[in-house]
Amino acid sequence: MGYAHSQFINATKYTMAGMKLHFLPFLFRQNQLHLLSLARLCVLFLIPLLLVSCTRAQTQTQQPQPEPETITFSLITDGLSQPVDITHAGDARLFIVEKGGKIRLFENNTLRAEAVLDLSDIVSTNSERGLLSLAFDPNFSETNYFFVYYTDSQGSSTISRFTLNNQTSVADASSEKVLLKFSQPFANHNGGQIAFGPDGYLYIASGDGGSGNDPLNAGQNLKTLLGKILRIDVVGTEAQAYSIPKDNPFIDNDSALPEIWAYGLRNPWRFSFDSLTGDMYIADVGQNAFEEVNFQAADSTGGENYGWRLMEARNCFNPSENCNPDNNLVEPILHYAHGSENGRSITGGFVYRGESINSLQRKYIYGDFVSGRIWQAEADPEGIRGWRNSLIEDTNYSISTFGVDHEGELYVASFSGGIYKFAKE
Ligand SMILES: [Ca+2]
Repeated sequence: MGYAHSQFINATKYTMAGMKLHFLPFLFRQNQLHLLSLARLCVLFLIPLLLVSCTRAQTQTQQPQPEPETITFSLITDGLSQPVDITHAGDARLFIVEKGGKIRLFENNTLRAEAVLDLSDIVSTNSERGLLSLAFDPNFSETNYFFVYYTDSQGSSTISRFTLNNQTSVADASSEKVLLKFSQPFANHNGGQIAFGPDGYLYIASGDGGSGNDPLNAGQNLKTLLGKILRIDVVGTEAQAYSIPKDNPFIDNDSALPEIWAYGLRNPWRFSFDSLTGDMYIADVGQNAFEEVNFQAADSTGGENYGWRLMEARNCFNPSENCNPDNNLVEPILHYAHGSENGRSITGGFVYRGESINSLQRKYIYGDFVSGRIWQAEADPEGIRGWRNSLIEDTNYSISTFGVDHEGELYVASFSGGIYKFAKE
């Protein structure tokens, strides 16, 4: 999980949000326009424009403008213990994951006291360890399977399957089938996100194994599952509890592990798929200076190198210069500098595809654990300025996760225990 890393880092000077930096070259070019050119522009465009405006003002009645929407955050329940994931099983139930090891049920506007599943006895919870993520089987209505990512008593990241009693919304801990375990050398940067892609495969964010500065160089080492996005088929074989999709990018590469889908990641704390397009958004928690969001188009065939520890966001990290000589590293679409205003630990969210808030349509929503800020971002439809970013709200939440319900409506969790639904006034 990303947020605890803030205790390791020093305060750095606030500069500018990533997108503002992104705009600078554009503005600079504007300032370089020659005065004569400016004058010509005025004559050619400004004066006719004024004339047209005046004419229109005389002949048209003013059209009413739609009221701008004000986004609010409606508390639906509190009293949770360190919520870190919110998801659904294709119906009105919300399932909320507590880091300490329980899955809780929110149904009919009520948080049920009885846990859906209680793994408290087998989960390590120190630092960024814990029960970190939950994903329902794409064929849940037939299988009643769900999958979790937790840290076991040995400190190993564990991906397991459980079976839900769909009548009682309770799962027996003894229904566990372990799919995959890998050791984590340190208690931080345990990754922790799992989600099914539109292709039906399970994607897993592992984290670089921890400490600071990626001492194992796990992000760039294709012989470790750490520092990666993994992709597996949860339908196993006789020999193994899961199988490798035949089109995984390194399946025929002897010097790489076949589970790897993408690499060069530090601690992806929440990736998601756009439920309409299938595009993937990977928020990666940075080291000392930047937080970032990476984009992977739905038609990607995998194998992307997102840069860590060679780069932190768009800057060289280790080595401190000439870190991308082959120009093959995939840079983030968005980044922001650490500082008291922006924050210092990103929590990735979702592309909003609900129906209740028009202004959020198509926008990627994300936040920062430390600052409580929530932003929206979208690609410039003209394709000129990259991604545009703007603040939705500066909250006082310790933003540990976002989540969506079966209607695509959006939620945010505060680590202190509250779950809030995005709404409009
Ligand atoms: Ca990166």
